[in-house]
Amino acid sequence: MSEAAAAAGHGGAPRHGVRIAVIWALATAVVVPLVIWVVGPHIPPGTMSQQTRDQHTVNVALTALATPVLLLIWVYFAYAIRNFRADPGGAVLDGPAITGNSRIQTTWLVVTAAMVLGLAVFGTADLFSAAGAGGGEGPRPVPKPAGANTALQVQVIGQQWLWTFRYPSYGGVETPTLDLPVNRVIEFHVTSLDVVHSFWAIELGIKADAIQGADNVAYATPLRTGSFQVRCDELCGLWHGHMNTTGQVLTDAAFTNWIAGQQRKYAGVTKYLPPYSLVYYPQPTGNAP
Ligand SMILES: [Cu+2]
Repeated sequence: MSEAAAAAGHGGAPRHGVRIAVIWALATAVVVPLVIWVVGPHIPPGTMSQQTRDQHTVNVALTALATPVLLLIWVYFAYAIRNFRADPGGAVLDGPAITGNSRIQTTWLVVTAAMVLGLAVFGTADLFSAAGAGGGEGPRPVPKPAGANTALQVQVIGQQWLWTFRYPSYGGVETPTLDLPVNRVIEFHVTSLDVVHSFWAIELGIKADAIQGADNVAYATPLRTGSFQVRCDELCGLWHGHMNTTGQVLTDAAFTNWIAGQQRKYAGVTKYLPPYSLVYYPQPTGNAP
């Protein structure tokens, strides 16, 4: 008696569905923990800020959830290649036409609907709990992180093809480098002087469009010191690819020192800059004129 006959169901036909389900369940039980604990720590974007931490958790959750789906396809595929083939030299026969299977259809609809709707709820809740989760939220953000009242405001000014960073609470000094204090909420006001750019502070988990005439607020809370990359992520003309810089997250003392140095260095320029007004529309206070 063959292996196939041993697993035969009613009428002697092998119960392919049950076999596929068992193989799939075993594969899932082995692979999903590997995805979470072995692959998971290497999934971007790291843990430099609260935002990247949240994004990392979401990425691991989505990958873990997609794994059983992928495995089902692979297991079915391999099973079909191995078992549903014509005997060598035999005639190629087709099975009877299948016109419907309400059990499979219902299961399929219920499972996929539950996954998609569940993810929609999960994603929406996460957007709110993580204060926009690193994306630009427009001029008046609805979810704000704890500590937003005492956030350090930084206006990001995009223009073809460089970034400038303005610190309103430090006399409006503008610098070509972005340095930030650690463990403090940063409130970015992302703006543009010309075309549409996208402010992408990769390791901080921030990506927000820079649009002329719009104040796009995004929050980040750096959790450790170190450097991070800043790039433009919106094709903005000839030297778009050149529009990048490196930022630093510093200790409080080092930041205070750095910003004081910038104020001294650019004092001669800062005094000619207008008080925050229409010149850099919109204002970094979030109150567009
Ligand atoms: Cu750009």
